[in-house]
Amino acid sequence: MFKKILIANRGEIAVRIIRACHEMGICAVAVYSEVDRASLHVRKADEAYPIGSAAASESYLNIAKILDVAERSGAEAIHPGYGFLSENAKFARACADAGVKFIGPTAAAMDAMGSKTKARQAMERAGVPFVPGTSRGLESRAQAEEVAADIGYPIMLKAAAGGGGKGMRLVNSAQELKSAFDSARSEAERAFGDSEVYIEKAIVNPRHIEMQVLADEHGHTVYLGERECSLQRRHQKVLEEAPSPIVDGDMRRRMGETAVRVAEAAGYTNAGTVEFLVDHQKNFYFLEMNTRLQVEHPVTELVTGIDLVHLQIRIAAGEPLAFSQQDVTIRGHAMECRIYAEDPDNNFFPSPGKITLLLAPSGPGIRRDSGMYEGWNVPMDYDPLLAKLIGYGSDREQAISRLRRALSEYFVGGIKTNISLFRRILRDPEFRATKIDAGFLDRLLKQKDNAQPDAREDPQAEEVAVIAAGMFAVLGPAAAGVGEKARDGATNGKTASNWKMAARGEALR
Ligand code: MV4
Repeated sequence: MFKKILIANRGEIAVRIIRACHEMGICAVAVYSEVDRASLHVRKADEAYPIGSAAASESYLNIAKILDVAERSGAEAIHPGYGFLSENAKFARACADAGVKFIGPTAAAMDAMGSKTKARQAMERAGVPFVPGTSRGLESRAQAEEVAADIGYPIMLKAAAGGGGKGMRLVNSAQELKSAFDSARSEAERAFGDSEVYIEKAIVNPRHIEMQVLADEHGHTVYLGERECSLQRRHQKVLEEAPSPIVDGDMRRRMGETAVRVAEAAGYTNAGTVEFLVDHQKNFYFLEMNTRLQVEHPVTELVTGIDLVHLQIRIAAGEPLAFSQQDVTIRGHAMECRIYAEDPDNNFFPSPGKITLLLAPSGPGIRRDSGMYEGWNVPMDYDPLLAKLIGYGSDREQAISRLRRALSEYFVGGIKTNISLFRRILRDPEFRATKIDAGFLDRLLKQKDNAQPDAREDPQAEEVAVIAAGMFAVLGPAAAGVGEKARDGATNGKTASNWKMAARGEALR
């Protein structure tokens, strides 16, 4: 087993990996940029090395600097986390050349899955069902028109090098195709330096369901069940759950066996995820393979009892999987909320700044993977994901009620977060009835939020809100309970002193 691992990442995922290292008796080495000097991953690691300025190209994306730290620290392996260099085949190759083990798949497997058209050709050979369309880049607009007419509208134009919805266009008619073709190509060129686009038939209001796989370096591949990831906003996942409410045992086995076939066709090792689109008849189609540990891996860990990061490290160290497919069982239900530093009342605008007060939930069935602490300054230079709040229960209802309870305990002061959005989602009748597809979140956001009466409709509401905010700033969240306590004779003394404290706080301003 490795004695020392370098974590080439930051934030909650770096903390997650450091924890796994410590559980396994491995020394954890952090790297950090100038704006991350005081970040949580630096504090939790055994050693930490500065690697450059805030710009990712100068730090977390800088292959030479990271390999230099690996050499200086004596780290035998590198865990890339997600994002940054995690799916960079050049980095995996550079690690191999430097004699450092990359904790993930081989560069060749990443290459095979990096281009969507290449991946579709491989799936065609492997007999895996994929969305109807072309498996080669389009050569001209005329060819695009011909193929689209053949498949039938609506169609999707997608960038071969794509991801995150960039270079993707939904096209409803031949007229629309003309401008969509040019704009998709130039967007792909700008985003990926590669203008190759291809056509897929558009699946109307699909679900996004993905299958976790794990493969050792001795030819054993298993699947660990699916995650339902249909709740997205602008191609950013917002909430994920396992198992999917629409997948039964038979469908899970068919999707799982397909995912294993995909992984084997790519010569895949370590942890990976096979993404599927699922239509209303529950037909599933291969979409792409993610060659990394994913943000939402905890929901799979909770329902399988398997620690994915431990196993990634064991696999990279050359150990064979100690269990087989029959040993994997799904028990209970898990759901993850991605807590972002963004303002849901202002078009999800990013909200960096200092965290002045942090009240973090815990309790039965709650897991919190977080990269923040009270007093920390959230930098504006990176992805705004602050933490993940994950609820577990014996069934979906219990997971939801535990999450709702935990969300009501969660308070992050000083910056805006999307915590209130999750309170809304989790009480929504459609969500509770599992009616979640690609369009759910947009529908919810168009509705009026009934729990937040509009101040403009009630002339007194704004004044009351200002007074409440002032009290809250002085007293902290204890102020929120004042009304409750006033009705309860036993705590009246304490309530009275809270009011006194508020008055004193005001006098000191
Ligand atoms: C699609 C699609 C419909 N038809 N492909 C791909 C990237 C991912 N972020 C969303 N993608 C989609 N690809 C075809 N052929 C619809 C989406 C899609 C989506 C899918 C599932 C859940 C939410 C979604 C939100 C927007 C777009």
